[in-house]
Amino acid sequence: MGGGIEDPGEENLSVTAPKTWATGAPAVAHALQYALGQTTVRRTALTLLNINQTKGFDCPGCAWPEPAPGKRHKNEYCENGAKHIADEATSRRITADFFRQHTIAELGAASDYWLNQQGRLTEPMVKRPGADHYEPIGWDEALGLLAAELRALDSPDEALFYTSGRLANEPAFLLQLFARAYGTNNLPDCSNMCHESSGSALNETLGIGKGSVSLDDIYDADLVFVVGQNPGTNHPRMLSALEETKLRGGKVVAVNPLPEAGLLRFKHPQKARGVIGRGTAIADQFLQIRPGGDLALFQALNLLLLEAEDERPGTVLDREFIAAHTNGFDDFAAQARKTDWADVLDATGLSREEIEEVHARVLGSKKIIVCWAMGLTQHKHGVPTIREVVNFLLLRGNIGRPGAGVCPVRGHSNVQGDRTMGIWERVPQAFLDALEGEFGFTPPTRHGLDSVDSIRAMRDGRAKLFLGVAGNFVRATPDSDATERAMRTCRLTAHISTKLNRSHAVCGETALILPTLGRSDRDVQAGGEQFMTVEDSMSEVHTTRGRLAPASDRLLSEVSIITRLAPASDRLLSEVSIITRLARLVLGDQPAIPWAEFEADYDTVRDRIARVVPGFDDFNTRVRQPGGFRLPNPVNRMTFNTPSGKAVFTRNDFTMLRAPKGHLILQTLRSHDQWNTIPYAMDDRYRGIKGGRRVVLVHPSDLRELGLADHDLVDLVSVWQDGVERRAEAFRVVAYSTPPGSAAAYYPETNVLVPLDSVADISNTPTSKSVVVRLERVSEVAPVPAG
Ligand SMILES: Nc1nc2c(c(=O)[nH]1)N[C@H]1C(S)=C(S)[C@@H](COP(=O)(O)OP(=O)(O)OC[C@H]3O[C@@H](n4cnc5c(=O)[nH]c(N)nc54)[C@H](O)[C@@H]3O)O[C@H]1N2
Ligand SMILES: Nc1nc2c(c(=O)[nH]1)N[C@H]1C(S)=C(S)[C@@H](COP(=O)(O)OP(=O)(O)OC[C@H]3O[C@@H](n4cnc5c(=O)[nH]c(N)nc54)[C@H](O)[C@@H]3O)O[C@H]1N2
Ligand SMILES: [Mo]
Repeated sequence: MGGGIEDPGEENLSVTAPKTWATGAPAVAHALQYALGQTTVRRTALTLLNINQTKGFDCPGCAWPEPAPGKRHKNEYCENGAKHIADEATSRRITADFFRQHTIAELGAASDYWLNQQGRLTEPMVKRPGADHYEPIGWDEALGLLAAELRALDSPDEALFYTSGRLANEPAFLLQLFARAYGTNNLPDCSNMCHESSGSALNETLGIGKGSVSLDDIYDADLVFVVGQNPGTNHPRMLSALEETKLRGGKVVAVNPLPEAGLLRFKHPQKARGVIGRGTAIADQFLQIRPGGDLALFQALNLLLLEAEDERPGTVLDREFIAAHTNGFDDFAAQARKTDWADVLDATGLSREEIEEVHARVLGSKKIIVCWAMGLTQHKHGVPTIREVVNFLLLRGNIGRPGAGVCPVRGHSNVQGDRTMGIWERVPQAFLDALEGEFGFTPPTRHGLDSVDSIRAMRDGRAKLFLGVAGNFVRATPDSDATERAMRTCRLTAHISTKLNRSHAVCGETALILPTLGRSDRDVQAGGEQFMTVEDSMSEVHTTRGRLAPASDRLLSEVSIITRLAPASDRLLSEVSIITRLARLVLGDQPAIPWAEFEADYDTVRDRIARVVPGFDDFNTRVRQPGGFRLPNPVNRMTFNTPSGKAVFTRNDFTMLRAPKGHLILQTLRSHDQWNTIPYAMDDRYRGIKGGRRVVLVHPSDLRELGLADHDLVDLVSVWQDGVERRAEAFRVVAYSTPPGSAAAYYPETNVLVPLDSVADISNTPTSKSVVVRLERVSEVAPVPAG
């Protein structure tokens, strides 16, 4: 395709041995290389110097917190954060011309990589019924069209308002306010596919769906578990924190099916010892667990603790804590004692000695933290697994005190904040009551649809309008073919986006692209220059302020290219402007909800947040302090907002997922060079994969058994009880150190394999880390030309 950007495709695949250490100098070089491919030296420097500084913008790369203002590094970002922000700050632009050149079908046939490389979206576009191209449309007409469609629906519940965790607090608060004033709780979000299992498990057991630890707790811990997480790629700044833990004498246990480089050794890219030295060994013990085996592992650890307490009563469990702050212990203990070692060894693939070694570390540690991410949440038994982690921590009182606690490591930079702001299809009644008290309308109380149920509703004709605020719905969700068919049944699909992605090419009868300002863009409204706020994974709320200045800024006006990069004033609206204007059009004048005032001055939004959302008192003043403020977590005051007022021990059963003979359990994960649904390059440096993404990592013994050889070309075929065959074509087999019986391949290319109905119990999260597949060899003999 045209567009001046080559699609690298899959032609140049090469595989070398995986790395055994992460970051260090090469990381900085890779980040700069990507940035300079997107924009100028000057703009790159300006962007990088403002990432994660108190007066700059929050890195959109992940939700890992920044150290306190005084302790922050001048370069408080990582390779992948730098790539991510360069991708937004790119000089490339998509104009109306581009859409004139390419039909929507052509865009639908392009790769995720190519679509993203075209640059920033610059003006609103519409696809009218029957058209095969997008064409330009003015903001007033675009929002008028969307408003008319919303008003024409038979019920507000036929509309879906999807958000991705990129959204800052202010637009998130306004979006949920708008949806509820309009009459629906249909607020599906990326969290449904991400940490929903964590939220479900933690709400039930601790009374709040968030982590309880701070960065200081991590530094202070005696033992940190890193479970189901690849921080070297997805949360690189976490490695600096773990390095600090280790320098202070703490230990780290990593649990993962893959020997991820960042778990093994870390070279700090911004410290001399990291650039030239050997770096710091991160994991003191690495457990190469079978996918889905974590529940069994924690059950075994809990059994060992109970038995140790039997042997040395009063020395192992924190009896006082258990008596004062928990309930359900006896029930839990009765079940835990039935844990069967044969089952544990089978489910985990570990040896008893390995588990006993972890147990010894646990006994030697007063302060323990468990960190986890998608390796736990995206399994059928993700919720019980996380509940079992809570059991483990409760046994020795590792909740609510310094250096100890739960640490679900969030992905999107404001995914946690969006939930706090009410982006939740099942928000508690207290939140709805507060909205009613503040704005004088009665919000709907019926729960809304989450992401998976939204797809079902479109498929079944119960939802007819989809508005996506950030994100890439059709690539993030499971069962790509079925999901795309469902999206195409809508009367209207609309996306508020910074960059082009596949969701724009999967259109309802009418489709809209509504381009918006990004994190790095300066945002000037009638009330002057604005900032927004975000909440990180450790509940720190702080400002984010776009710094890429318009032409008047002296520093930038010297270089003409930079002026072009500044937000194109009348063409780009902020998310707040789009939402407030739309609300006015749909809901008319509502004296109790001053939408125009909200658009002009985001302080007025924060004043309302302060009155509706607990913990945000005096929001405007406190968030202006350098570094902002931390939301209180009741758990750290030994307050548990559960029905009993105590932390809850749970009993957790599960059946281990088994692949039938000739099949493997596939996990779908991220490469080092992608950001969720968007590949930035075709490489996965730490795993030794270069120049291609259609690879499937398989253990050599499985290759032998399946009669396959390294580098064979295969289709991945998933099998599910609905009898539908789901196929992802043309993957190269790569022999890799993954537990026998399991395999790994990248998301989103493999989402087509995840059945819509294959979801986690309770949280309804797609089981993206356990899909049963078979590998079908594809013949590579070139077809003989006819004639
Ligand atoms: N550069 C970059 N940064 C990102 C993102 C990105 O795409 N790129 N995405 C962001 C987002 S939204 C999120 S949610 C996070 C995701 O961060 P991660 O959760 O680290 O992301 P995944 O690549 O899905 O990696 C899952 C890890 O879990 C392991 N795993 C799989 N199954 C199991 C299991 O059964 N048990 C155990 N113990 N481990 C298992 C895998 O081998 C892999 O190491 O990263 C965020 N940060
Ligand atoms: N198979 C499989 N599927 C998965 C996962 C998995 O591990 N395996 N992981 C799941 C997880 S953890 C998540 S979080 C989801 C991610 O799902 P999403 O959050 O929906 O996807 P992203 O790729 O983050 O969205 C990228 C798009 O967001 C838009 N964007 C970026 N910045 C901004 C901004 O500032 N404002 C606006 N308005 N738009 C912006 C751009 O247009 C860009 O193309 O995917 C899930 N899907
Ligand atoms: Mo995520």
